[in-house]
Amino acid sequence: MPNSLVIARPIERRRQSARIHRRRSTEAEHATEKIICLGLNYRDHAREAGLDIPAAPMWFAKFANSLIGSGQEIVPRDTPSCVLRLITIPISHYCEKARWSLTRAGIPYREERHVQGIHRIAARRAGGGATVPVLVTPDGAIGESAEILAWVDRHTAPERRLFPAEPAARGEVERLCARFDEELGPKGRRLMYVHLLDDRPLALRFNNAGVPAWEDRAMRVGWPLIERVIRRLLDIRPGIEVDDEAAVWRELDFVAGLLADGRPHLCGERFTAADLTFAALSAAVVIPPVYGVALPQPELMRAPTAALVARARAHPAGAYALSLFARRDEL
Ligand SMILES: N[C@@H](CCC(=O)N[C@@H](CS)C(=O)NCC(=O)O)C(=O)O
Repeated sequence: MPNSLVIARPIERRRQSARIHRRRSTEAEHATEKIICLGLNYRDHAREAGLDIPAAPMWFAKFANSLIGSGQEIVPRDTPSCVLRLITIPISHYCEKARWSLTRAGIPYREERHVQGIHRIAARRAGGGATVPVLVTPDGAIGESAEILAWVDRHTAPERRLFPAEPAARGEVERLCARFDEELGPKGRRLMYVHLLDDRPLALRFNNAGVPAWEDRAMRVGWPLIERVIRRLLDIRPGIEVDDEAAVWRELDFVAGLLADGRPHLCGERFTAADLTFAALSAAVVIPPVYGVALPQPELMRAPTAALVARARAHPAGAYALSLFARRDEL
């Protein structure tokens, strides 16, 4: 009986649900397509259920989506029942957005980490485009972090959602997310790349956490080439960091302006996707001590980079982002 699991009601513990002696791995659950059960195999049970005593015990079937191990948590129906794949560049702040939203929603995922360059192959193979994160879901691959947040929200209990149900309020959250995605994300990233590309040992030490060993080696050997490619792709030109820093500070000032009236979050009382997006994308300059992977903290940085991070952290919006990272288990 390939891919089937047979469960007999244990006679000695008939008031309890069937115990399933099996490996608890999700893979095992998903390898099982059909569960064949044996019931009414003792007289008392037939009597207590008000049923006739059958001539022979009864066989019945359940299917894989009803299988749960003894003592395991019952997962609500709209939560994806398999472990999702998340393709990332581990230090990427767009990838942090996706990790944060999935973890917050309690949706299990397996992260597949890659270095810059190789990520394109992994992203395309997974069904996404040229950038990461890519989330592979039972509904297909999603290659935009904003869409990942929206998908996660559809699989989150209404009271925990990151997007308000009311259309005007939702529109406001989406506008803020799009603004941060378009401005703060790319400018903050390029600003930090300019600083870290000048500090190869530090960049390599933190960039490659958790990537396959061969990718780590390839990145180290091919660094001069990879550095050139990154500079070209990000359009890093002399002095660009001055413009980028000004652009990032405009976004920080904008956020500080929203918070100036004393509201706890960017759109009012509730923590929304706008807060999560802002915090995750500002990580490039505030370098939170708590993040999906270890980030190089200022004491390890060269003086100009450490000074940049100190300035960002001292900004009211930077401090707000850090406070969201610090409280993220409660939000
Ligand atoms: N709009 C995309 C942007 C994602 C993005 O820019 N990801 C970066 C990592 S931070 C990336 O994949 N860069 C490599 C490349 O563009 O080749 C999203 O929100 O998912």
